[in-house]
Amino acid sequence: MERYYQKEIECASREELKAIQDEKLVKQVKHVWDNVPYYRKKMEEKGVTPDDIKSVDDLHKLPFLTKADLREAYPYGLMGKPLKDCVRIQSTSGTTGKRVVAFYTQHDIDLWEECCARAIMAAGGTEEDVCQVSYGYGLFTGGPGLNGGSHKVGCLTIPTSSGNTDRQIMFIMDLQATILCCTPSYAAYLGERMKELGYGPDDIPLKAGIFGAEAWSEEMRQDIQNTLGIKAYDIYGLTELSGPGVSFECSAQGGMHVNEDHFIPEIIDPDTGEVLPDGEQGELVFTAIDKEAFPMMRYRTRDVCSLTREKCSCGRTHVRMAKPKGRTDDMLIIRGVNVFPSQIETVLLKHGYAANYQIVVDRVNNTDTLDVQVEMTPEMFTDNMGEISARQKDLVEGLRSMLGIKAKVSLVAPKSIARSEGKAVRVIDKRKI
Ligand code: DLL
Repeated sequence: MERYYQKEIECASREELKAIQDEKLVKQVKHVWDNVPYYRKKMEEKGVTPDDIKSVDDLHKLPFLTKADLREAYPYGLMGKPLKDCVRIQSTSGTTGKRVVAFYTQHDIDLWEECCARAIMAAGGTEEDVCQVSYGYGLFTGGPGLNGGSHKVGCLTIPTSSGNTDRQIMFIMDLQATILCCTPSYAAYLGERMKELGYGPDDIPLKAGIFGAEAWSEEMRQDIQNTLGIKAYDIYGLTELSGPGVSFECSAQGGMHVNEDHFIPEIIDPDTGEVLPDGEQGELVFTAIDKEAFPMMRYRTRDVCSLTREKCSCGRTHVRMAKPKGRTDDMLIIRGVNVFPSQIETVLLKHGYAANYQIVVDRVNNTDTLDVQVEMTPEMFTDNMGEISARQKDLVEGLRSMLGIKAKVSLVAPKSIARSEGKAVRVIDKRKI
């Protein structure tokens, strides 16, 4: 049976939802105009005033916010509330430029944790469950967000944070954890380690996983589900908008429902800024309509995906976003061809490899090179060169038909590529170094 944390709003009719969004948007635009001089200036430059925004249909009139704006306004320039009203900051893990620092009032924390509670209940969570949160705790939003959601649902929460894999496994087994929250790459690693320790899917008490914070393929989902014997649910979010729980998957596992009573999504053409219709792929843009302290308006996420308003079997009415294919800034342009790391992952897993791989891009004699290093699984590991070379050829062919370009494939020994405990770093682009 499908479970909901806030059924009335999660299953509200589209008309009801639109009315809620209209009302909140008008109020939020006024709040931002009155309290965020940085954004007010942007609106003035575009010749828009709060009077021009009467409903969601007017959303497109508002100016965009980008990561560059966040850098320029760092640290306090986009705040909608005085510091004395704020109770928390969180920050991104970004390694380049200034970090994003997001501010929260207690109201903002509550709505964020409610979004995470919706995600946990959509994954079947109840107060009977034991929820192990293996996302990092601290400035990263993964740990604090899911921790808060788990409390709201009433699960027994195990705040292990990330790392110390054998201790994670000890808690899962000894305390009979039923829900695991971590990045998909860490879930795959936990699965690999549990297998090594002799635990099969039937020995593992977990029933569900809530995995996000990085792009992962459908094939990786199957792999994790089989190894851990669970149903794996995707969850999406970003620090600028609160953290995990902006959208989440339900039992249908067919895209993530956006919490539309808090966040209005749009898909735009990243080059022209034009709004695209449902079903078309483009850059995801969000407007946060109830956040007080850090009210992002038409924030360009750089994530690439599409939206659908088709009916979902779970009964929720909120629009679904497809699994993000990657980020516009993760997209590699190799010899003029657009390549997303997730496409490479799809090919590798279809060919029986696990998601332990590294993509190295370089430029040699003015030509881009793409080297895909992937670990053989222990079962396929061999020193028979003929066999290895046949496998390599097979993969080169698979990659060529997915990407349309030739890649070099290096098969490496099991365990030779470093495992990640948080977001995996899949790409080394030497052209940028
Ligand atoms: O990663 C928040 C989060 C924590 C989401 C835990 C889900 C679970 P940031 O560190 O600010 O916040 O990174 C946000 O991560 O713009 C996407 O590019 C990527 N991302 C997050 N979730 C997904 C997902 C957290 N499910 C950035 N699929 C976003 C693909 C994701 N990419």
